Amino acid sequence: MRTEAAKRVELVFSLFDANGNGVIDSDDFDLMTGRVLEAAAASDDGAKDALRAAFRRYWTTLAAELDADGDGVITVDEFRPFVLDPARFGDTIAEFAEALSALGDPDGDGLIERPLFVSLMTAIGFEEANVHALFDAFGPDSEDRVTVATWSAGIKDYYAPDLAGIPGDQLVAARAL
Ligand SMILES: [Ca+2]
Ligand SMILES: [Ca+2]
Repeated sequence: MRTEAAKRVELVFSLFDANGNGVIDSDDFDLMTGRVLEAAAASDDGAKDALRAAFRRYWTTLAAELDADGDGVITVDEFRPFVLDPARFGDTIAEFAEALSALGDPDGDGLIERPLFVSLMTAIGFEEANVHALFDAFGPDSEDRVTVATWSAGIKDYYAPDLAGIPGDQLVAARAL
Protein backbone atom coordinates (compact mmCIF):
# COMPACT_ATOMS: atom_id res chain seq x y z
CA MET A 1 0.00 0.00 0.00
CA ARG A 2 1.36 3.41 -1.00
CA THR A 3 1.48 6.16 1.59
CA GLU A 4 -0.46 8.37 -0.82
CA ALA A 5 -3.25 5.79 -1.04
CA ALA A 6 -3.43 5.53 2.75
CA LYS A 7 -3.69 9.33 3.01
CA ARG A 8 -6.45 9.44 0.40
CA VAL A 9 -8.68 6.98 2.22
CA GLU A 10 -7.90 8.45 5.63
CA LEU A 11 -9.26 11.73 4.27
CA VAL A 12 -12.41 9.95 3.07
CA PHE A 13 -12.80 8.35 6.47
CA SER A 14 -12.60 11.72 8.22
CA LEU A 15 -15.21 13.22 5.86
CA PHE A 16 -17.53 10.22 6.03
CA ASP A 17 -17.47 10.52 9.81
CA ALA A 18 -20.16 13.11 9.28
CA ASN A 19 -21.32 13.15 12.91
CA GLY A 20 -17.72 13.59 14.05
CA ASN A 21 -17.53 10.85 16.69
CA GLY A 22 -14.29 9.37 15.33
CA VAL A 23 -15.78 6.18 13.89
CA ILE A 24 -17.95 5.43 10.89
CA ASP A 25 -21.46 4.21 11.50
CA SER A 26 -24.78 3.96 9.72
CA ASP A 27 -25.85 7.43 10.87
CA ASP A 28 -22.85 8.96 9.09
CA PHE A 29 -23.98 7.51 5.79
CA ASP A 30 -27.50 8.87 6.21
CA LEU A 31 -26.09 12.35 6.84
CA MET A 32 -23.65 12.11 3.93
CA THR A 33 -26.29 10.82 1.51
CA GLY A 34 -28.56 13.72 2.44
CA ARG A 35 -25.81 16.29 1.90
CA VAL A 36 -24.88 14.97 -1.53
CA LEU A 37 -28.48 14.68 -2.71
CA GLU A 38 -29.10 18.27 -1.64
CA ALA A 39 -26.32 19.30 -4.05
CA ALA A 40 -27.84 17.12 -6.78
CA ALA A 41 -31.19 18.89 -7.04
CA ALA A 42 -31.07 18.88 -10.85
CA SER A 43 -30.70 15.09 -11.09
CA ASP A 44 -33.62 12.79 -11.82
CA ASP A 45 -35.01 10.28 -9.33
CA GLY A 46 -33.21 7.35 -10.97
CA ALA A 47 -29.83 8.98 -10.52
CA LYS A 48 -30.63 9.93 -6.94
CA ASP A 49 -31.84 6.41 -6.14
CA ALA A 50 -28.63 4.99 -7.62
CA LEU A 51 -26.58 7.26 -5.39
CA ARG A 52 -28.61 6.24 -2.32
CA ALA A 53 -28.12 2.59 -3.20
CA ALA A 54 -24.39 3.07 -3.74
CA PHE A 55 -23.90 4.78 -0.38
CA ARG A 56 -25.99 2.06 1.28
CA ARG A 57 -23.87 -0.66 -0.32
CA TYR A 58 -20.69 1.16 0.73
CA TRP A 59 -21.88 1.04 4.34
CA THR A 60 -23.38 -2.46 4.33
CA THR A 61 -20.24 -3.90 2.74
CA LEU A 62 -18.11 -2.32 5.45
CA ALA A 63 -20.48 -3.47 8.17
CA ALA A 64 -20.80 -7.01 6.87
CA GLU A 65 -17.06 -7.51 6.41
CA LEU A 66 -15.58 -5.51 9.26
CA ASP A 67 -18.02 -5.28 12.11
CA ALA A 68 -17.53 -8.81 13.37
CA ASP A 69 -18.32 -7.85 16.95
CA GLY A 70 -21.53 -6.14 15.84
CA ASP A 71 -21.09 -2.86 17.67
CA GLY A 72 -22.10 -0.99 14.53
CA VAL A 73 -18.99 1.15 14.14
CA ILE A 74 -15.89 0.99 11.93
CA THR A 75 -12.51 2.44 12.93
CA VAL A 76 -9.99 3.99 10.57
CA ASP A 77 -7.59 1.07 11.15
CA GLU A 78 -10.29 -1.32 9.97
CA PHE A 79 -11.36 0.94 7.12
CA ARG A 80 -7.98 1.71 5.52
CA PRO A 81 -6.77 -1.76 4.48
CA PHE A 82 -10.25 -2.95 3.57
CA VAL A 83 -11.27 -0.18 1.18
CA LEU A 84 -7.82 -0.33 -0.42
CA ASP A 85 -8.26 -4.03 -1.23
CA PRO A 86 -9.70 -4.20 -4.76
CA ALA A 87 -10.60 -7.87 -4.37
CA ARG A 88 -12.83 -7.10 -1.40
CA PHE A 89 -14.05 -3.57 -2.08
CA GLY A 90 -13.48 -2.94 -5.79
CA ASP A 91 -17.02 -3.79 -6.95
CA THR A 92 -18.52 -1.56 -4.28
CA ILE A 93 -16.30 1.34 -5.32
CA ALA A 94 -17.11 0.76 -8.99
CA GLU A 95 -20.84 1.13 -8.24
CA PHE A 96 -20.18 4.17 -6.08
CA ALA A 97 -18.02 5.77 -8.79
CA GLU A 98 -20.72 5.28 -11.43
CA ALA A 99 -23.47 6.67 -9.20
CA LEU A 100 -21.56 9.71 -7.97
CA SER A 101 -20.16 10.69 -11.37
CA ALA A 102 -23.63 10.36 -12.93
CA LEU A 103 -24.92 13.02 -10.53
CA GLY A 104 -22.50 15.42 -12.19
CA ASP A 105 -24.33 15.03 -15.48
CA PRO A 106 -28.05 15.67 -14.96
CA ASP A 107 -28.60 16.49 -18.66
CA GLY A 108 -26.99 13.23 -19.73
CA ASP A 109 -24.59 14.59 -22.34
CA GLY A 110 -21.63 12.83 -20.71
CA LEU A 111 -20.02 16.09 -19.62
CA ILE A 112 -19.72 17.69 -16.19
CA GLU A 113 -19.49 21.44 -15.69
CA ARG A 114 -17.18 22.74 -12.98
CA PRO A 115 -19.81 24.42 -10.74
CA LEU A 116 -21.80 21.23 -10.18
CA PHE A 117 -18.63 19.21 -9.68
CA VAL A 118 -17.54 21.69 -7.00
CA SER A 119 -20.99 21.60 -5.35
CA LEU A 120 -21.05 17.81 -5.14
CA MET A 121 -17.50 17.45 -3.88
CA THR A 122 -17.77 20.21 -1.30
CA ALA A 123 -21.04 18.61 -0.13
CA ILE A 124 -19.00 15.51 0.67
CA GLY A 125 -16.64 17.78 2.56
CA PHE A 126 -13.55 18.15 0.39
CA GLU A 127 -11.81 21.54 0.51
CA GLU A 128 -13.00 23.80 -2.29
CA ALA A 129 -9.48 24.76 -3.43
CA ASN A 130 -8.55 21.08 -3.62
CA VAL A 131 -11.69 20.30 -5.60
CA HIS A 132 -10.76 22.95 -8.17
CA ALA A 133 -7.24 21.51 -8.35
CA LEU A 134 -8.69 18.05 -8.94
CA PHE A 135 -10.96 19.35 -11.71
CA ASP A 136 -7.95 21.06 -13.32
CA ALA A 137 -5.94 17.83 -13.05
CA PHE A 138 -8.71 16.01 -14.92
CA GLY A 139 -7.93 18.22 -17.93
CA PRO A 140 -11.16 20.11 -18.61
CA ASP A 141 -12.04 21.02 -22.20
CA SER A 142 -12.21 24.54 -23.64
CA GLU A 143 -15.67 24.98 -22.08
CA ASP A 144 -14.39 23.89 -18.66
CA ARG A 145 -16.01 20.47 -18.62
CA VAL A 146 -14.73 16.96 -17.89
CA THR A 147 -16.34 13.69 -18.95
CA VAL A 148 -18.35 11.47 -16.64
CA ALA A 149 -15.98 8.64 -17.55
CA THR A 150 -12.98 10.69 -16.41
CA TRP A 151 -14.50 11.38 -13.02
CA SER A 152 -15.66 7.80 -12.56
CA ALA A 153 -12.19 6.48 -13.39
CA GLY A 154 -10.69 9.08 -11.05
CA ILE A 155 -12.81 7.82 -8.16
CA LYS A 156 -11.74 4.23 -8.78
CA ASP A 157 -8.08 5.29 -8.99
CA TYR A 158 -8.49 7.14 -5.70
CA TYR A 159 -9.01 3.75 -3.99
CA ALA A 160 -6.18 1.99 -5.84
CA PRO A 161 -3.60 0.89 -3.26
CA ASP A 162 -0.58 1.20 -5.55
CA LEU A 163 -1.29 4.49 -7.34
CA ALA A 164 0.41 7.79 -6.50
CA GLY A 165 0.76 11.07 -8.37
CA ILE A 166 -2.81 10.80 -9.62
CA PRO A 167 -5.39 13.61 -9.88
CA GLY A 168 -7.09 12.37 -6.69
CA ASP A 169 -4.00 13.24 -4.68
CA GLN A 170 -5.00 16.88 -5.18
CA LEU A 171 -7.77 16.32 -2.63
CA VAL A 172 -5.25 15.51 0.07
CA ALA A 173 -2.89 18.39 -0.67
CA ALA A 174 -2.43 21.15 1.87
CA ARG A 175 -3.06 24.35 -0.01
CA ALA A 176 -2.83 28.00 0.96
CA LEU A 177 -6.16 29.63 0.21
CA1 LIG B 1 -19.35 8.73 12.99
CA1 LIG C 1 -23.81 17.32 -18.63
